[in-house]
Amino acid sequence: MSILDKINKENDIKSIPMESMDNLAHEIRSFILEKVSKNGGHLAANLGVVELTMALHLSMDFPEDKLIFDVGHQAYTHKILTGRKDEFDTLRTLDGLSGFPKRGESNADAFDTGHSSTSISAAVGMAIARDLRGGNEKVCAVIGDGSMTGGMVYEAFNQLSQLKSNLVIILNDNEMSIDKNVGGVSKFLNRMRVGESYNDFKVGLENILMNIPDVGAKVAKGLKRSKDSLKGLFMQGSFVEEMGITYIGPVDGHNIREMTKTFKKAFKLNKPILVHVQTVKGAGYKYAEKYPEHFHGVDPFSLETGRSLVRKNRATYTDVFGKKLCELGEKDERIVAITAAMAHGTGVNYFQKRFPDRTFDVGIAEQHAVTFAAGLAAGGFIPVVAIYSSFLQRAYDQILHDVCLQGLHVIFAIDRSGLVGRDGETHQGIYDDAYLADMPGLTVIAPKNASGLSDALEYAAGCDGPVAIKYSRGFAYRGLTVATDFSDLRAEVLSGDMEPPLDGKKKVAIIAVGNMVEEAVKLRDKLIMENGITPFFVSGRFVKPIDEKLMREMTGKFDIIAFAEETCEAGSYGERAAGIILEELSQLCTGNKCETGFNMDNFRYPRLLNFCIKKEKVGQGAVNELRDRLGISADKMYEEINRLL
Ligand SMILES: Cc1ncc(C[n+]2csc(CCOP(=O)(O)OP(=O)(O)O)c2C)c(N)n1
Repeated sequence: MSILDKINKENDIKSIPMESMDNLAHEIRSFILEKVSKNGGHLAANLGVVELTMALHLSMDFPEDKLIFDVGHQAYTHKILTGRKDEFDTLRTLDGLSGFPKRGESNADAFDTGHSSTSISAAVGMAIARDLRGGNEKVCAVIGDGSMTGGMVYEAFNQLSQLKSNLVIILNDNEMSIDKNVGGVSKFLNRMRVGESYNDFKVGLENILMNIPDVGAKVAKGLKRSKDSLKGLFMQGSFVEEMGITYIGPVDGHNIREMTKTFKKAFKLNKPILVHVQTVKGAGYKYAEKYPEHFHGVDPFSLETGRSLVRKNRATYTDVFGKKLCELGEKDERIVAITAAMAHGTGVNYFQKRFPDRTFDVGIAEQHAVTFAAGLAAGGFIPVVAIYSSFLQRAYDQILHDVCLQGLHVIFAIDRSGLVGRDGETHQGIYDDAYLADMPGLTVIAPKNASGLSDALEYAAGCDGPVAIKYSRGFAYRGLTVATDFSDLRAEVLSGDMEPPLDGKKKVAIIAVGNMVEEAVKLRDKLIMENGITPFFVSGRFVKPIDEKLMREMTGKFDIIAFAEETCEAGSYGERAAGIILEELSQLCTGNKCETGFNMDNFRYPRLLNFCIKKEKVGQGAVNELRDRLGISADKMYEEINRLL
């Protein structure tokens, strides 16, 4: 029987003797490696915090105590220690175990996370709730050094400085965000690591003094007393201490005994404490230790070679974007690139390599990234801000107040728009129409394929005012490769026409947006093959402005007008287009437009179908599974249209 076999529910770890803890850590690591190599998931961060999480579980009681993992991608050991190890084969699959903490999954998960830098704010809320209630549970936030670059952390510190009770922040410092951590925060943490030399210095000096006869012991005692002033010398100006938060550390994040002792002490103090723990990202797996950025989030891979088992034989939209940006940067020196700690994820790394001086990694600071871009644009540059759809949600007001209201020429490259799959509800990029649809003066383009993305970027670089281009995760569609001119701001008719059919068949229009054009090609072909109906097939292209002229022209000419977009309903193309069509219909039906030449003999009252995401939140699963479940796969859309036909 392995030691891990004895861990079946929360707090079971406390019955394991301390001498066996390193072996248990080894078993947990092997378990994580086996499961993640099979299913994919977040690896390096999880390997780094095995001992840290075990020490927290030895110092806390679950579910009474509240442990909040920032981002939450590093919570696998916590899940294993709280009775969920048998579900790990379902990790990140449809209806399976989430890759992030979920209150709905276990009452040992105190708070749902996925986006960075929220943990301290949530912890302050929980600590104050506890105090108001007269409770005594422990509250602890675990936050990485990368997540310390997010502004909310400092807003939370500002309030935390007034807290008169216990709250423990564990700063998990591995010197890495996804890529190497950047900027002033990482420099400041470097200075805090000086604490190590403070500790070494103090112990060393004490030892030397103790060996000096007569006076030595006395001086050493005095030195102990002056600990605080010495510490002040080394830690002088430490931001954390200045904020009224007691700093402890740095502590070896792979030494369970030392951490457990430190955490137990920290929980006893009646004040906010920050324990600075140093860990190695990817610890215990040589490839992940060597390439932590590559092993941050992985597809299934071979444990022996570290190589991915998913063949990447086509370029992704991210690659297409990254390469085109370099090409444009070559032609126009005003183009600069901004990433919020996601140079590789967004493809900005291509530009960064070629133009390091014109690339800015601002850390996990999406709001700042957008206003910083606005400043660059006001200063005569053309900033391209590449941020995932779900993370750009944070910068709503910055897009509105700092970019759009001022009409500044900022380009938003919105990657991971649409369903992202296994990261689940916090990461689905399905709300961007909702937050962009009413931005004043913003043009929003959803290209249909790889060349469309390149053309859209070129168009955006050459025009004036704010432009957003949204595209999905995954391989770029290579079909329908007509070079497209975006300057007309119109939708693109791909096939079919608006003429009434001679055979009296029903008339169908399909307007697909972005990556749903690829899916809708299958729908169109099925309607041709199975029903003998050739739909009027359109790529919406401009989510904003919608091609109003085309919508009005289509009105009265189709039995079914179907919109397809991987977005939530509010603000969707279909919702806004329906408004235009209904308004046009009311004109037609009251006879207003008949005078303008519309032939009412052929009038068809349309059934409007908006194939978009009608569920308020969408969990994890493969994109094709999710599309099916949401009724927006080609098959499901066909079923519905065929039923109506
Ligand atoms: C708002 C937001 N922006 C970007 C991300 C993507 N992201 C996930 S983890 C991560 C790095 C986090 O670094 P750190 O906090 O140091 O944790 P580590 O992975 O090193 O343990 C980033 C940028 C995110 N989750 N949330």
